Amino acid sequence: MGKGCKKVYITTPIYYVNDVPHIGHAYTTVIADALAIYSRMAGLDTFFLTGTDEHGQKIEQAAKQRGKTPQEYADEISSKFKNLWDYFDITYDKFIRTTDDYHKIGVQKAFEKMYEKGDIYKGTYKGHYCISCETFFTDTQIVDGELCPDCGKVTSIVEEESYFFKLSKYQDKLLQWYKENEKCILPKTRRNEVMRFVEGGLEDLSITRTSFDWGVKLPDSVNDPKHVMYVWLDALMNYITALGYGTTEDKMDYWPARVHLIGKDILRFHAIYWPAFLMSLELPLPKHIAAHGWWTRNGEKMSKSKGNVINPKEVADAYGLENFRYFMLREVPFGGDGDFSQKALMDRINSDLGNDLGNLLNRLIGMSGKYNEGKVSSKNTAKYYQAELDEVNASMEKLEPLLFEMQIHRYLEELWKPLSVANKAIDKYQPWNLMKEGKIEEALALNGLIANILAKVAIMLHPVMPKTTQKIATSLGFEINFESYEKLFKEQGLLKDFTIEKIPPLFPRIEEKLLKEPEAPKPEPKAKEDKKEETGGVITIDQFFQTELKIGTIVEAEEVPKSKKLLKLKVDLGEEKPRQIIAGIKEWYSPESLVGTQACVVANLKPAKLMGMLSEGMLLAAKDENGLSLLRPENPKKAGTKVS
Ligand code: ME8
Repeated sequence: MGKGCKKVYITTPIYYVNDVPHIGHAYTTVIADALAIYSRMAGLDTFFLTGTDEHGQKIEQAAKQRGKTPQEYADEISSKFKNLWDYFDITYDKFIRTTDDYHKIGVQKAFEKMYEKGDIYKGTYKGHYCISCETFFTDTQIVDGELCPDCGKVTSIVEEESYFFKLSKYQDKLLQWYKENEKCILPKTRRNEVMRFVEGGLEDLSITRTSFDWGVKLPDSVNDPKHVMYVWLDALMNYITALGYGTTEDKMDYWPARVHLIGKDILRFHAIYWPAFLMSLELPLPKHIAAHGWWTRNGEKMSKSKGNVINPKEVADAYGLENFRYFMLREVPFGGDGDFSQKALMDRINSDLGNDLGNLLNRLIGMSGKYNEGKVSSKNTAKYYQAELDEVNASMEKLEPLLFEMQIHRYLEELWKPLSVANKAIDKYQPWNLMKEGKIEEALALNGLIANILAKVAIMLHPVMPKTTQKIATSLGFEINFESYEKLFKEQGLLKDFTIEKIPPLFPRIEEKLLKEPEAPKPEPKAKEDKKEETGGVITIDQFFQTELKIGTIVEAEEVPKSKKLLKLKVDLGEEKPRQIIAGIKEWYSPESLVGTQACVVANLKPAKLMGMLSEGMLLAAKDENGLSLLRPENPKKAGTKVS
């Protein structure tokens, strides 16, 4: 593939400016960056877009809480994202802000086109709205009559005049697109999920709001000034307005996107709404929508209130930016969730980077210095080590498709195989003995083999660790660019003769955690068996009091339809509002017999969903062959009284 012959457009989500950037944002952006660097190195005409999503009720509220105008607030946070990406050496070509004028004009043009086409009509929206997720929900989707099924927060009821997009009209066309394009949504399991959802039926989508005004106004031609656009319509359009849609049109030849990288949380918007909007605009659809999983810390969702949010800059400062980039892409299979742990990060640095890669370069520096004044030649490498070269090339051939299908962890795994070929070859052929035996040509050819393996690996690792790999290349007498990529990777060629440049070790060993850990979360109760093994079944009083037991008054109780065992209870624990607890006690208690009685409640259990309903605690009970009894205080106690 020659230079400039193909256009590649790569995007990240545009991030909300209601909060500062964290590891999740860095993860998406680093994956996109690696793809962009790779495709530029491969000679493809690449355009990489990122930016910030600045409108909507959530931003308006966040600004208000801080006594700022939404624009002031958006300016402040947007620049934090920009600064972080500069620090992370992100090679974006454009940073879009949805408050930019060209974007607003482009969105209005798109609205106008869909409106003129008859895909937008005016009606009334009545339903639930979650401000945190900026999402509408129907009665059937909502949990417990008011909670958001995605984030669990309380939703508000909205009834307002609204324009609707005829999403239902595109249901069949969307299904056809998913069916005909096996890889349109990656990983493939996510595509199946989306298909099931769409097959369940699509309702038209409310795309304007009247109850606040921090958003893009409707086009003048529609003449309805009290409406602003729904933030997701505004936001999704960034992928084309950034290319000049509706204004200069100057970069529209990059469209359609090669890949929209996103987190799994926003798949529905990208895999359903966005292609439907594009169909309405008569534009081609993206090649891939790739959804990665969720980063957690010690198994928990990160949140500011828990104080466990990972600040990517702090990690990069402590462990090295490029080490961190490598870790994020290598550690988690794309699409799966990943837990951030410093131990895992240290292991990757010490083992993969230090032992496998860094030491190999050090050994080569040592051996070539000792045997041949630092001179390295590929002259006889194929003569003695063709089998090793074949093995290396076989791994290399697998790489490119893995990258473009977002199997980045597998890409890196495969890339490490040649390093293992090199390390094994040193152990097997023992060049120090070859030298002793006078087999000098063979020994020097082995140095050639190692140098070539390091060079090829450096080129293919370049998208993930751009500066480190350039240092390796300099030491090996070449530069990483389109030419070296073509020669050493595509054409499977070998290095020109060179004198190695000694460089200090690239990955000094890390022995202890370099960042302060957040306070350890309360441990999950362990399975009885292993607790017995560790402690003989005995726990300390502190361990016992990790469980918060309280007296609760059951204020409401009802049967859970279609469930033989479950009752849905509202239990007053003396808090702002009663908790919902789903209890498996239907066989022994009728709902009526429970209301007004008390029970002992485990109050600090992690909320869980049972049959799609949130359960925020557990009732204590004892069960024997005569049935089950709830544990209750002998005399009524104030709701919320601690049990000790
Ligand atoms: O959703 N693990 O913006 P957002 C992994 N503005 N990735 C995570 C993550 C985590 N814990 N948390 C966030 C929005 N992300 C919209 C997007 S696009 C037209 C509009 C990443 O600031 C992940 O990429 O909430 C996720 O999709 C994105 O941040 C959500 O960022």
